[in-house]
Amino acid sequence: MSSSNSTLNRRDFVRGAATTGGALLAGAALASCDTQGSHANGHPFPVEPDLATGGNIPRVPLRIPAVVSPVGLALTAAPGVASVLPGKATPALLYNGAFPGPTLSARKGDRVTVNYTNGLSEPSITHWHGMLVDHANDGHPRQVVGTGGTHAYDFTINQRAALNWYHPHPHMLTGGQVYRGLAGGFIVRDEIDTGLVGNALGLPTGTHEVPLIIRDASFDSSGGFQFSNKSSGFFGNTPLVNGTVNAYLPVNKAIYRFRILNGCNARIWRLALNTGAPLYLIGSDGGLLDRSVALTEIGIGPGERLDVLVDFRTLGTNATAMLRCLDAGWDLLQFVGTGISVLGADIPTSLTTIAPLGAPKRTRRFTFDGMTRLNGKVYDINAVEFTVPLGDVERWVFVTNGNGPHPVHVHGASFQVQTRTGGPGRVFDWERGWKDTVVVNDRETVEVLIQFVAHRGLYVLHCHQLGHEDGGMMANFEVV
Ligand SMILES: [Cu+2]
Repeated sequence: MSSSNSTLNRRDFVRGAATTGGALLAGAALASCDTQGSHANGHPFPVEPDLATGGNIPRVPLRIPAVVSPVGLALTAAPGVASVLPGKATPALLYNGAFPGPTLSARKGDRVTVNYTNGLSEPSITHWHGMLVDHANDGHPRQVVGTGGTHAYDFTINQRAALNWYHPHPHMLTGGQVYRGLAGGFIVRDEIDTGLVGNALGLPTGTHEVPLIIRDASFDSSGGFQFSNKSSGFFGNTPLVNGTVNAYLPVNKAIYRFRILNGCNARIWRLALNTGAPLYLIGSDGGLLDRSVALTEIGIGPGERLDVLVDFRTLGTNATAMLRCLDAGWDLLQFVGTGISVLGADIPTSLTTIAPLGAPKRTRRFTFDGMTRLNGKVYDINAVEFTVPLGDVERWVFVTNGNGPHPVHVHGASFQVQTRTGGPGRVFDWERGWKDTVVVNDRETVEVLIQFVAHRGLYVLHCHQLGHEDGGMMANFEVV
């Protein structure tokens, strides 16, 4: 087992007062949870009072979204009511009435058929973030349907096992719809990661494999969401895990697998255990890494995913451990030992093989400018800004010109991060493997290699800070 720790550069990761303590923190404690100091450039984080809770909410069991098959699924996005705060009803936008939406689970080779209905009062469409699908199934902003409109998705899964996710993708409206509840996990399994006991890697499964959608939100005194879709990014004052405020999870004496998604509009998490015990990173956006790595802290930006093992085999009855965000000083999820010993495989070291992409045929440079522009242009839904030959390996260079961090997301392909210059000056362990989203901080240049191998057609490249995305930091391109 590798035990290399990642001690991040605190100059780059800490701004303002990261405080310790309570389950919910208010006001000045919430100054920051991103990975760099860019907001010193005139866009300070909001400091908002924690109106809803007063910091005194008792711990409640972690909500685990229902698992459903996307084969023959009717999926409706519609207004509803979420139960988030004790004794209060939160008006929300929900997939099939659930907050967050149900976890879709399918195997490589499955033919996904989803009949989507837009029950919202505004246009929407659903994008399968991380799924390698053709244009007709991608949920491109051109494919929005109005109130009562439908879209029939039909595609066959042909990609590695991974945690992907689904959320709306209408131009200029994504931030509000995602924030008010429209998001869910989409787990793809394959012959390497079967999710079955006895599989070659022995990865935890069943109740020992837990999806964690971690996001922030703010509430008014009656429990309603507070939101403003500002380009500088919306930062809530309360962390939610699977839609649960102040959650705990009973854990056996066993190894657990956590499938983690950052579902925030803008906030970057820096995850750690309060015990100092390691998080064993085994995967990133596009599935398993080549080998596991033990880390004491892991960063994750909006839209990114992590696959992490935690060893609770020595956690005694009623003993606790806490998953925290080091930058916000927030407690996110408490683990409480049941004392029940469950036999299982050890933490695997070698996981899978990832073939590095070869020499690029050409280089493209993308600048993420201000809060609304990509290569100097606000998104034009009708334009095609560039074309990419199917099968060619290309080097894409992402550059910021302020107002970062920009979590850069590409539809239609996965990429491999090569270099990060400026800022922390390194590619982190959680940025290895196959990625579809990478955080680019101010004064940084991030180079990736990318190859479109699955489908020709129209896709988008955009910033996944949803205020930036809705402001127009997005571009159409066509794979030809
Ligand atoms: Cu951005």
